[in-house]
Amino acid sequence: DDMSRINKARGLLFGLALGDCLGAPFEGRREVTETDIVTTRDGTGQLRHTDDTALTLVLARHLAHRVGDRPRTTESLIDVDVLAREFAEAWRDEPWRGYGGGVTKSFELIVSGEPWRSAIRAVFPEGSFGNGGAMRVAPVALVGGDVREVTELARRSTEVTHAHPDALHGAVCQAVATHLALALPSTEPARPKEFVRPVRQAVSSTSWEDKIDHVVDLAERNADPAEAAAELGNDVSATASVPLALLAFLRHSGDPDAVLRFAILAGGDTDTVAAMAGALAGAHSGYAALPTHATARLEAAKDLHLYAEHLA
Ligand code: 8NA
Ligand code: MG
Ligand code: MG
Ligand code: MG
Repeated sequence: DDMSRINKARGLLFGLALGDCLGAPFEGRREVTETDIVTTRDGTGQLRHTDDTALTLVLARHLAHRVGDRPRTTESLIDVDVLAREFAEAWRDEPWRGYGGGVTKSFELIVSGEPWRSAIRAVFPEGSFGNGGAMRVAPVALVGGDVREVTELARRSTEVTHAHPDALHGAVCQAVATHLALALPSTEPARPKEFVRPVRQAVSSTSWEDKIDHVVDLAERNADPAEAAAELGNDVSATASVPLALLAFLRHSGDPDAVLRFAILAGGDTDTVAAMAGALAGAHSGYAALPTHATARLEAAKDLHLYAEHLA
């Protein structure tokens, strides 16, 4: 019903921001303890977000402005030329949010007037394989009506900064998983093998299919965060972060706090892995299942509520 739809839309956006904020202090660290995380979660100050949430808000706003347009197509929902500029302007306004080196250069060029299609190949001619597309993609799951449409929206929202196939596969994987998490009743745990089947179909790459199978295997073996990081990777590439986030969700679906702790305990790109895992957990369990003491302290709480209501 409508209440659960809004609860899930809020859960998706707040779960993402919460993961980003709780993971950010530990980004790049090899070892994180449970106490480190709980101390941050249960503190009192405002929780500051990074590029992950900042660009998610840009995409959510872009979609919110277009979701009522008729006829509705993926081209009308995402205007790639406008979106590229909006991402670049968000960087220009707040360059200290912790952006990656590749996108920073691309945004600099786009702001100065260079077309995005060439700007995004200035640093990496083959395109960035970073997780920057996947980290911000979750809102498309609120708008896409089916897996095909979600897949197309994921690709369009990613390609304006990331041209490497792995960055696109990662975004598709994260977006489709988020779409499925929204559709799965919050009372039903995700069963790894069944849950990933449409995700596996949506990624058009055998190496990503293998990665997803590996995730299922680790979920069924109850792998711990250290083992998960060692097997799947935990760095800023899409290939070595999106599967880890999916595993965090599958290991603890129904318990968003445990999903976030698993993602951060795995170390590495903690803010981004926790942001992606948090979007999945929040989309599945809903806003009401997130730790309220922490969600109330999120820097962007007002905008997150606004876009959740608009996109729900
Ligand atoms: P990006 O496009 O700059 O990619 C991130 C990084 O991946 C680059 O800086 C390179 O080191 C590497 N990389 C990407 N593509 C290639 C390639 N083709 N060849 C060689 N190296 C490559 O930015 P993004 O938006 O994809 O990155 C997102 C990440 O940056 C997130 O983790 C976000 O939180 C942020 N961030 C991460 C760290 C960290 O150390 N974990 C620190 C600050 C910011
Ligand atoms: Mg970040
Ligand atoms: Mg396939
Ligand atoms: Mg990060």
